[in-house]
Amino acid sequence: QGRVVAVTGASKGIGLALVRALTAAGAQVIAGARSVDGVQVQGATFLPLDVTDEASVQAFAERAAAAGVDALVNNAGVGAFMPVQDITPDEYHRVMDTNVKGTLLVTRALIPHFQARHAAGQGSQVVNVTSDVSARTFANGALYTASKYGQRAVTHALAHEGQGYGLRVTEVRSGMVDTYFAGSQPGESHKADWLKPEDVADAILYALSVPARVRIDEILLHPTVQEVAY
Ligand code: NJP
Repeated sequence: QGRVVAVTGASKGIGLALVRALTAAGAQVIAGARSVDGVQVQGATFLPLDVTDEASVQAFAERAAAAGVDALVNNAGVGAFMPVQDITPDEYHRVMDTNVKGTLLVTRALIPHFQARHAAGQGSQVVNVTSDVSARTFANGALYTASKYGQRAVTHALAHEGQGYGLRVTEVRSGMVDTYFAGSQPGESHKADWLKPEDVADAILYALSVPARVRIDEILLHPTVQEVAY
């Protein structure tokens, strides 16, 4: 209630489930993705956003700051899986630019606003949706996991720096989720037992709803059927 949350990658999958969960909980949401035409949720403002494009990010951040955003969820992300020898420079840039540079650009654009909130005695939050594979890798995972390890490093450094201006930073790491991720379609039969986007949205909502004295550093969740990998 009374919260204003910016969500990237909000047009489908985990991001859209999060927008619905946040608005149902009474928050106002500034939601961004590249294709937002026709996407509507009561209580949310959908704006065009390409996290890889500095001008687009700046316009989104200005709208979010003007709305008084107190939390940012960097959820936009893409996946691509292939052996090392098949990673082309174009694919490298698409994945790294979305997952690492995108997180950096959107966060960077809102830091002055979070610092101004701190000066006014108010705290802020950033939640980065990375992955369970932000700290382990596997065959065909070089590019995607490089991006997620990188996004995790950005998350950790921001957590250090944010202590200086009242920013609590959380990394949400999920296993397999039934979304449009990596060109798949929701509801495919092999994904029946995977996490639902709502499961991850609930975890993010938890991190955003704890009292200001509590910082949730990391949440790691998996579908029960996924092999334990630690
Ligand atoms: O994927 P999907 P998820 N600028 O494809 C947007 C992580 N994750 O919900 O721009 C702005 O259904 C895209 O919208 P559009 C994953 O790495 C997932 O599963 O219109 N937005 C859409 O709204 C990612 O960080 C799994 O195409 C951009 C959204 O991102 C996060 O979860 C496992 C954009 C993607 O929706 C959400 O992915 C895991 C850009 N340049 C981590 N590019 C999993 N699903 O199994 C894309 O460990 N978007």
